[in-house]
Amino acid sequence: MTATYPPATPIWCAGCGHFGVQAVMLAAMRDLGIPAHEVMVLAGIGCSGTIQNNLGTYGYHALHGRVLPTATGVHLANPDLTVIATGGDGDGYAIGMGHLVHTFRRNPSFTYVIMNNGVYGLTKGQNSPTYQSEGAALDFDAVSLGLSISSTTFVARGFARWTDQLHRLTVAALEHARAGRGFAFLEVLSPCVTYNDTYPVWEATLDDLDARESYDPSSRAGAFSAVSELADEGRMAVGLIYRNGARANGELARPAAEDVRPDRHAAAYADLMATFRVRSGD
Ligand SMILES: Cc1ncc(C[n+]2csc(CCOP(=O)(O)OP(=O)(O)O)c2C)c(N)n1
Ligand code: SF4
Repeated sequence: MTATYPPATPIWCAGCGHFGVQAVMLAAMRDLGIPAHEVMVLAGIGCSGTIQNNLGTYGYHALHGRVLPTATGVHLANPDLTVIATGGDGDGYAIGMGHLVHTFRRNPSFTYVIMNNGVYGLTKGQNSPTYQSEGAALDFDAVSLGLSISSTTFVARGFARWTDQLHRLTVAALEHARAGRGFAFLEVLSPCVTYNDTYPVWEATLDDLDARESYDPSSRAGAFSAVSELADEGRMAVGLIYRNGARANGELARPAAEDVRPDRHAAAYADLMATFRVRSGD
């Protein structure tokens, strides 16, 4: 893989939060001793998704908004791989939103690192569903969405500038998914310095739940009330917000290996394509 596609130099603007995400992801893989050939990083479309170009792991750029069903397929085909889906808020919270809801619901054991900057960076700064013209709290909050789905097992949020905490959260997310405990959702507040520089407002208003001694991340109700109370104050929670360590990933049945062998289906696929060709020529 790396002989054919050597890791690229990031294309990001100087100061983009995505640099922090990449540095931490590499450090987490190193600290957990996961070799690159046992990892597949899938990416949505966006500046954030180009993270996959920069890594020496297996990689796949999915269609815009389709990184989660694609990652689910990879996980089903080879559960021994450490699967990491990545992308931006435009990719995951707009065109990909339906998939996010159902990935929480299905709870497959892979990690999703979503870089939230409130804009579509790659297409030059249009507002995304999490764009805030004022204040720091989000009108749409994927953390609350995840908490509202009963099969959710892991919800965390980090800030690209607070790399120590982000490193701990990334390690925890990878450990959760690798242990087969389900979908590890990690939102990273990752500012776009060119079109929506949210570093100052986030730095001033984020509230770190990891720093609260009494906070219990195993309580869904406690997580809900902490996140909602902060939102009412115009603030956002970061930290390990919710982790249900008891729940195993029982819902997704692995397909028989035969079902994912391309040679088994190649003839049927060719026949199907032939029928499309006849129709389009009518
Ligand atoms: C089907 C489709 N629609 C629209 C686009 C154009 N497009 C490319 S990237 C992108 C959004 C990028 O924003 P985000 O996911 O937030 O990532 P960022 O660039 O901010 O990291 C869009 C709409 C596309 N590539 N494909
Ligand atoms: S446009 Fe924004 S999101 Fe894209 S690389 Fe530059 S700072 Fe990062």
